[in-house]
Amino acid sequence: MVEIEDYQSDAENQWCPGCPNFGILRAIKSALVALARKPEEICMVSGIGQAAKLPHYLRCNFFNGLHGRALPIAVAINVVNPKLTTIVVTGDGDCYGEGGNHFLHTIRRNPNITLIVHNNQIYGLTKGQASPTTDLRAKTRLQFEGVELEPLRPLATALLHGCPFVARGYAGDIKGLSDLFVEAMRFKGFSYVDVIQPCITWGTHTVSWYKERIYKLPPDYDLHDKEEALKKACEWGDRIPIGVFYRDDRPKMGFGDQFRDKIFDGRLTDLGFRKQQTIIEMLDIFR
Ligand SMILES: Cc1ncc(C[n+]2csc(CCOP(=O)(O)OP(=O)(O)O)c2C)c(N)n1
Ligand code: SF4
Ligand SMILES: [Mg+2]
Repeated sequence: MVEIEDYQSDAENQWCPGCPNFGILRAIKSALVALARKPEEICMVSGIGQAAKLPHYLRCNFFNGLHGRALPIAVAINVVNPKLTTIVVTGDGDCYGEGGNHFLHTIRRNPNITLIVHNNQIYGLTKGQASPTTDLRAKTRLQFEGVELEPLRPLATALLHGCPFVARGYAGDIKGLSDLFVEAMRFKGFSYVDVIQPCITWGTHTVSWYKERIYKLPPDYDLHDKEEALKKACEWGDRIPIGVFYRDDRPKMGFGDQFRDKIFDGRLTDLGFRKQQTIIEMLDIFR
């Protein structure tokens, strides 16, 4: 039996009071409880940013790497230890900007991990510069005459490149978000959830701007229809859909499945976390 308190971390929280990131943290914990995953069965991976601090606030294994580099680390973790539930937590700048190349190539590899992107359409940690998802003409502290570039449409990009699970949630809807995370973490293959997370300090839109526009995909929406998913993934402005846009239930080989056992001969995965070893001791196993 796993309870939400099991994930309680002692780290001091650095987010602004009232930041919707707290809702995402709560939704992840609820999802892990619903899946009965113990802290030692989970590995969170993040880079740099406000979003990337989330694993500090949730007790489990975690790796906090360089800006934009969470995905390749998570892929490696999944290759050597597929028994762990590996979850990447990242921001729109971290994932679509600095780490944009990794976003594309991880989609192509289809590792069995979950990607959660806190999309506040801004660089929050560095105090309000435009990110790849900031809307055209939005004014920021740096782009004070308005952003001149068309925003990236990351959900459409993911769909075009074969991502088998594409969803969007809203940080203000904790129950709905938790359900999305449960579905994403249960999915076998690369599952990607972009989360609308208004930044109440530097964001270019208010919470009510988002609330007025967000709507749930209707119950009769066909999540296996890729063309319809692409249309929905391009919808942004007066109306913003949330929910599972696309799910491909056909079995697909994941990255690592073909070579994991041949290369590692089961040894590294079998080591698990039974005892602490130095990196040199671990490398010695492969000499
Ligand atoms: C290589 C590198 N470039 C730039 C930075 C500065 N930097 C730190 S966080 C960040 C942006 C983070 O934005 P986002 O991923 O959207 O996270 P948020 O803070 O909005 O949650 C930048 C540019 C850095 N730490 N390392
Ligand atoms: S700067 Fe924005 S994203 Fe960062 S903690 Fe504050 S409200 Fe949240
Ligand atoms: Mg951001």
